[in-house]
Amino acid sequence: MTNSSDYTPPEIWSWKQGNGGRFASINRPVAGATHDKDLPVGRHPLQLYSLATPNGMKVTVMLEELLALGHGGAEYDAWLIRINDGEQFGSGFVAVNPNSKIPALLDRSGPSPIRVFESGAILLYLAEKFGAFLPTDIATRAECLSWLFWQMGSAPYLGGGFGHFYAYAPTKIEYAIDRFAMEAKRQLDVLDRRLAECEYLAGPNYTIADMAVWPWYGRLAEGQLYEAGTFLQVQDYLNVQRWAATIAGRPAVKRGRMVNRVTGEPSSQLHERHDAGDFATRTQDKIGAGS
Ligand SMILES: N[C@@H](CCC(=O)N[C@@H](CS)C(=O)NCC(=O)O)C(=O)O
Repeated sequence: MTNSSDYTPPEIWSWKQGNGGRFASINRPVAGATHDKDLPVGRHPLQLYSLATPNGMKVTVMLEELLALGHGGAEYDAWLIRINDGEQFGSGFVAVNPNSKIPALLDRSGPSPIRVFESGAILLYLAEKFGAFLPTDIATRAECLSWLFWQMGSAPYLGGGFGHFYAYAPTKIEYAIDRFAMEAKRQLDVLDRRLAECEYLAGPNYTIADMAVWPWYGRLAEGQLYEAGTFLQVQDYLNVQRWAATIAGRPAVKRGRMVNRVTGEPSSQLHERHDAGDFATRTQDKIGAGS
């Protein structure tokens, strides 16, 4: 690969496979399926195809929160999609999400299945379907949706920008890391100022806005994203710290963050979730490697 300082873009871009980046084996400049593969279907109304990345975690947290509230219709099967193995490019997955990214949801509770992709759209769909975690008065609802869409627009700068260049890129490019570290800190400050005004992002109550933002910025504040806690001095954002700890302590969040997780302590990994009892019996420490 050309040293970044020596690089002059050619007139026409061409794809260099295997550019050394962390995701070189799966990134492609074209969309669509690479192979035929049907998705498995379980017994519950909701079928989730995902992985416990921050975007995936949003949905499993929401589903666990809905179940904790007593919404039995939110029972779900969570199937593991190993994105590093290219499973998001199977024909069945592409039919549920033409963008080939987790999370993807299929609601089979009605006469014909409804597909939902994009984690923010999935949160909104579930909130509307069950009438939960989305304020009903127009002003608080607007605040909730504003923070939800803020997250959807902002996290690519944190993940695709800061995280990519700080942790994953094959070379450390000072310009890129500086640019995105500045933006990541600015975003933390945006949240910190908002959370100085109220307990949760939309106001006094926990909503889908918090569920969208916490897996990214809450876990960044916990020092769990990109091992960047010290670099970004996350401990200085005191309101974010308070909010992140409160959310991390919720039982549904503790469960949701385990689903489709394939890294970390074996006891924290529930590769697939098909029953509420799986948290007690099907974590990797209980069923062992290779499962
Ligand atoms: N805006 C999408 C982003 C989803 C996304 O980027 N998913 C990543 C994992 S966090 C993925 O599936 N990557 C696989 C790939 O890019 O091929 C959402 O929020 O659902």
